[in-house]
Amino acid sequence: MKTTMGRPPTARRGQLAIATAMSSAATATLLAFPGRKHAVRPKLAEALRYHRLPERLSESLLREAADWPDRDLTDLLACMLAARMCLSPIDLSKARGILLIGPSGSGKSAVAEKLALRARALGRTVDCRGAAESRALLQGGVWPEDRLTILETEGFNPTNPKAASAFGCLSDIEGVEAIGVVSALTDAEDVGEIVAALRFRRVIVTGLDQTRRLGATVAAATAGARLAHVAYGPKSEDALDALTAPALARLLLQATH
Ligand SMILES: Nc1nc2c(ncn2[C@@H]2O[C@H](COP(=O)(O)OP(=O)(O)OP(=O)(O)O)[C@@H](O)[C@H]2O)c(=O)[nH]1
Ligand SMILES: [Mg+2]
Repeated sequence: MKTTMGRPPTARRGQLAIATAMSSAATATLLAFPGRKHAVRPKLAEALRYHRLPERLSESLLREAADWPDRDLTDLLACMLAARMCLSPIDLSKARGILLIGPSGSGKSAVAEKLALRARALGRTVDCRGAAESRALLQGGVWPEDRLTILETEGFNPTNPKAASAFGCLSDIEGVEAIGVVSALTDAEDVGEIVAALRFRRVIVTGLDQTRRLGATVAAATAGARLAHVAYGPKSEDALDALTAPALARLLLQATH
């Protein structure tokens, strides 16, 4: 006679399998919930620390992340960034006057060349002026309609409050859009303060090819101005990209060392 000793009958085997699965699922849930709540925070905290984000922004992101223990971290960070930033690339087929404003050496002339190259590729006539000529043109206040005029201000020292307020007024000139240019190599707290103090409505971040740390880029994108582009490289043909919140989240969470 065939013995079934040691093996439960088929029906009982099925019940046992379900019970085992349920109990491991329950154990998994019990283990996963508190664990995941804590698992998200250290990974996010490590990434934000590595990239040197401004302290208040980091704290706010970490606080918010703690409420979403079940969400995929990249997805969650993308959503949190999307709620804080607005992507708004320059429409070079329509723009008439662009005035680039930024601290000394932030990359205004390089950005002007990049924009001019791309606008010409769209068939636009482009007039690119250096700082001295730009000042004269701004005083005249006449904007030819048939072309794109790209101007830049003189560089300034952002720690000089007078300079910041003088350049801040340029954001209000009619017919020309003032766009802030800041470097990804600048301290993140400083970048946030510059963008806010100069009341930039749009901002371009340069020098992303020169740093692995994205704190200044995140600060620029979340300080109240819309993010137009990020620049990778000094030459006019080097990339001038649009950086979306999901792409920024992925970059922030990539290997941090
Ligand atoms: N690697 C790299 N270098 C850049 C980038 N943008 C600008 N540069 C370099 O940074 C330096 C300063 O750039 P400029 O475009 O002259 O800066 P600016 O804001 O016009 O400077 P001022 O007019 O003196 O205030 C130059 O050597 C550029 O080639 C970039 O995205 N990546
Ligand atoms: Mg210049």
